Amino acid sequence: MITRRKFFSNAAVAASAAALSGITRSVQGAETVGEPPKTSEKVEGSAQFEHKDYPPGEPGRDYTPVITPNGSTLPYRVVEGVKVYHLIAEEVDHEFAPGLRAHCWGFNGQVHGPTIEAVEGDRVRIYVTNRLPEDTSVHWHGVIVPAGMDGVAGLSQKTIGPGETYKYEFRLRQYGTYMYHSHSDEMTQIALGMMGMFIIHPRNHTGPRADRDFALMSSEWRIDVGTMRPVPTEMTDFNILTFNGRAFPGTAPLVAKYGDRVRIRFGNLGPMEHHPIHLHGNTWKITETDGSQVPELAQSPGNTVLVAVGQTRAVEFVADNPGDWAMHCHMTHHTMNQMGHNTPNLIGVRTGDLNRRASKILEGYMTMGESGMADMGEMGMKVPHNSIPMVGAQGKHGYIDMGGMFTILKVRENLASYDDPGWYENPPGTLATLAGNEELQRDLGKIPQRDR
Ligand SMILES: [Cu+2]
Repeated sequence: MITRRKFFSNAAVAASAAALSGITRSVQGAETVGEPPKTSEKVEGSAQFEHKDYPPGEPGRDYTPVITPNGSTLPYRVVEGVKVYHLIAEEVDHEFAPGLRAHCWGFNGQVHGPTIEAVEGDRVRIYVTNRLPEDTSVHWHGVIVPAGMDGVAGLSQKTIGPGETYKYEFRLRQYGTYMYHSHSDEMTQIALGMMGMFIIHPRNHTGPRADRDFALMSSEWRIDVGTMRPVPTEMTDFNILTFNGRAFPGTAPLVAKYGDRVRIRFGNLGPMEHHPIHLHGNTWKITETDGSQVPELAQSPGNTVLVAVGQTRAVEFVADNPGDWAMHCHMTHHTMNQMGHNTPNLIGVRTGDLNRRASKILEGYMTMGESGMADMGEMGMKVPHNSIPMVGAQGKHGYIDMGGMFTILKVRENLASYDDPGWYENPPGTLATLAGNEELQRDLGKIPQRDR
């Protein structure tokens, strides 16, 4: 007699036997039943693409290391041909900019986590220790891995409990700009900072190498004035916008020598926002989308690249225009620090003696914003402890009334080192200045009234 249960299990055996001729090892350690793709169909970067084994790639010989402004690169050691890394998920007392700290969650004492850097064909083993008060897991965003290494809590693996250390191991079969992030209680853990960049260099690189290869990860946060914990439930009203966890003026400049080939790898793992990143004074080409290489003829030129949540984009250009060049998200509210939005619009309002009358009730009262809002940061008003509302920075030519997702590309001739070279010295005749009466008369035929 054959039971129903036995019938099904026998049928399964028969089915697998029939498919035996089609068994292939397409993914390390995983057997797949089915026809293997024909050689001509194997796509670089796909799960079917097989690399032969390579020895661990070495910095200098195989690649020029990536620079993570305000961050660092995760160290590794080689054990029997495998690159071994260790990430520790933990609470971090993080400084966003001088004057603002908060209790975030990150990796290895920093926000965001250190950049993981490796070479195509490397075998990597990444230990993740959880020192958070709740479960976590790490997803290798865009990296082609066996399904059980993908890091989605519950789907790919069990969660990593507080105090536990999990081991991830896979061979890198692609190259480009990728990321990693928590994939457990994502809303909370990503809002608190648990992510980083994952850069894989090509094994046999052809063409010019970048002289300066920068990685910038953007994110947004809500940190209420007077508090020290980013708000994970925020959906729309973010007030701190960051590159590599820092808001201007806390962002370190990107320094390049005249003639350097510069690559900038943008990654966005903020909770909600997309960022059109704009660079002044240069034209780049978009060379990578989500870590995939754009064929040279299709590399679109431009100076603004939209980096949506979950995306990476790499751009390249030759730094052939000396100067201090702003690079920032072009959403104006994304270049503000702790901007409050619950203020009446007073632009153009004549407030008369309101200041005098209101200050009888509120000591130190001052009406602001009648002629725009640029002055607010510059006034250097007393602000609540641990807050940077409307704060910008002093520049060479005055106050820079920007904050948030803003940094500076500094291109110089005759650089001795890549340390911050200070402000750019404008060559004679290349700086916008107050127009003189003589030239106004000559060119405009009149002298516009100064009525302010
Ligand atoms: Cu933005």
